[in-house]
Amino acid sequence: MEYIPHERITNYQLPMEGCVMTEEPKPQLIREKLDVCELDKARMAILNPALIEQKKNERTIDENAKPVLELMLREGIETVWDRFEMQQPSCKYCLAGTSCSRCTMGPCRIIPPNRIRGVCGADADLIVSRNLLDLIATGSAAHSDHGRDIAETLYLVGTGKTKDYTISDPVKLKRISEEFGIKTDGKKPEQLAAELGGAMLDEYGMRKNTLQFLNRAPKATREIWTKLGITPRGIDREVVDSMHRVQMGVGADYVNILLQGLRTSLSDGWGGSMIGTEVSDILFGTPTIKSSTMNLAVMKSDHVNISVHGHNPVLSEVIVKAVADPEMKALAQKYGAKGINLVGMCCTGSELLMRKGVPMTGNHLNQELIIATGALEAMVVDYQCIFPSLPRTASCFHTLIISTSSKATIPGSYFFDFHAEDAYLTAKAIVRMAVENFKNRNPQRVLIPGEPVPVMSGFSNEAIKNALGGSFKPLIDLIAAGKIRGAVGIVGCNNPHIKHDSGHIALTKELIKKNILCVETGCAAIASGKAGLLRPEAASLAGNDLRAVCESLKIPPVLHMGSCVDNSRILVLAAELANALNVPIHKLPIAGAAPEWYSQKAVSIGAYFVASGVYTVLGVMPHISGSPPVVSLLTEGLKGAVNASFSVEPDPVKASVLISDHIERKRTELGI
Ligand code: XCC
Ligand code: SF4
Repeated sequence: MEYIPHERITNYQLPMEGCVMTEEPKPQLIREKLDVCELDKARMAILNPALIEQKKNERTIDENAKPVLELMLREGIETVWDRFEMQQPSCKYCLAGTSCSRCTMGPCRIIPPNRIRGVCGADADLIVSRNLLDLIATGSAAHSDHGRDIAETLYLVGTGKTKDYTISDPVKLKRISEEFGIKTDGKKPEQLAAELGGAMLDEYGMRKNTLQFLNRAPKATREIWTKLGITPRGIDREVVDSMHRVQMGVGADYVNILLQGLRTSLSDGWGGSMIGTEVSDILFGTPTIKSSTMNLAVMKSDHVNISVHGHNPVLSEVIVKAVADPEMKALAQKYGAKGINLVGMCCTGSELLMRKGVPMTGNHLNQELIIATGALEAMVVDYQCIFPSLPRTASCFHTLIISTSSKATIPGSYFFDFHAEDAYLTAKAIVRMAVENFKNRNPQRVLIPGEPVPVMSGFSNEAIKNALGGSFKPLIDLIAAGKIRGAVGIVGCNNPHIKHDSGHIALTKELIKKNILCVETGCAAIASGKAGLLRPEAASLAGNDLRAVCESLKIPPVLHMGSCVDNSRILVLAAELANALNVPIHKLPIAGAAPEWYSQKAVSIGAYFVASGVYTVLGVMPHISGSPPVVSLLTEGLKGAVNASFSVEPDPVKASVLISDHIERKRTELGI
């Protein structure tokens, strides 16, 4: 049976069916070019210098961001923080999770003592749990659909439908093919790619009724899932099942709904995200330890600057190739630039940093600021975490917002219908457009503050093992000997509820002081990079034992393990440590933390950490406080089911105490 990949959406159709693109495509302007800057400024410009100074310092701890933020405040260019202020005070029912607008008998709010049921009869517990399941399913869908795009690319490479990608890690391709039960003897990488790509796409359906990568988890952990009935059956299936349960008149029992949340999250962590990570490694290379730089100052005033923002490396990897194309370099010089400077942002940036050492501008709350440096020719985006307002920000500068996913067309952006089949031609067209925009830059408006910070990145599990001499045994020995007390995965976003980066940095510093190794992904890892914690020199901030370990291995005390789908690397690390010790994951001296999370994806990540047996501390309260039974199930009840639970603790120092107490308890239980 032939797998038919994605269909182009018709209104943006480029080549005819069966035609191969031979010319660079032209972009389509989505709706109209925005010219809103002066209007926005007139609305925003109300601030006096003292207030600007105060706001700048209240909003971020990123020193390179502050001067740019100041400029935006002074000129009245709207940012996420302004919109956050305008949204206050929040609706207290939404905050508590007790509002529902799922159907037109409502909308409904729970207002005790009298309004305690929605029109359909749903009580607070049901409304809160349904809302939470909706978040988990959304997050799981986002990660997993990204994973599907990567698996599909592998399939297209294998079947020869795209020539624009190669197999960068054939060893890993073979290893994972074998894991999937595919016979590898005598088969070419292309054939394996087609077979493995096809087998992975089958993980999304439901005929198999299980997921291959679940077998990586320790047997005792899998038995817990079986007993609870939360072993995922298929990636798409769990999302659809969840959507079914939140339909009015289906799910009525909050416990049942939350268990489905755990199952759906497991299909993300051990399914869609893990496929995303592993196949990205196969296609683009398994990360190895490398050096690069981070913060807004990686922008270059004499170069064409192009940033890639979003999540999916299928696009950004070919952009890397296109900027190195001699034709593009020559074009840049023709326009008077010294060259083309490709920089990353958010998770797409982490993908490129991990594999290619591409410099990183920043994390989630840096995305508008990079435009305001005045030196960005194009912001090329794929999907997820991209502010829909970026074209408004860009209308105050010469920056072009270039969208590339038919799932994420943005009004005011230039859209290229990007597909793996004609990836390189599209990438070249994008880079050309950026380079030609260099002439529109106003050098008087360029503001690139400070100096970039060096970072060490690329800590895939393979790279960590390599650094340890070939296995995790030395790490286990160090943990057993107490030199490293345990490990914490610090993950997740920025959120204007919390001063930009402050939660990540305070928690990370506290934990390394306590000799706890931090492994980080996503915007958390980027925060650490900007703050200098991803340098080997940061070992001096760690406790004496961890410091000695890091110094002897010449590694930082905080390891950058990748993007958010790469949280699957943390699951694999936990599974390998647990398997080596022959214990379930929940017995390990490890924990998770998401100090500044905002996204539905982060809810799914937190849920699969906990469902896998990893105690997880959130820095931002989810919208569940309106149901004490739901709160109690998530913070206490789950211990009886999956031997792990959530805590919520906005104070990073207190969170570090919760985590280190947990780790010490686990050590005692293990007898180490
Ligand atoms: Fe998005 Fe992945 Fe969150 Fe950052 S950490 S704000 S989800 S970019 Ni993933
Ligand atoms: Fe109200 Fe129930 Fe409809 Fe939600 S599903 S809006 S609680 S009637």
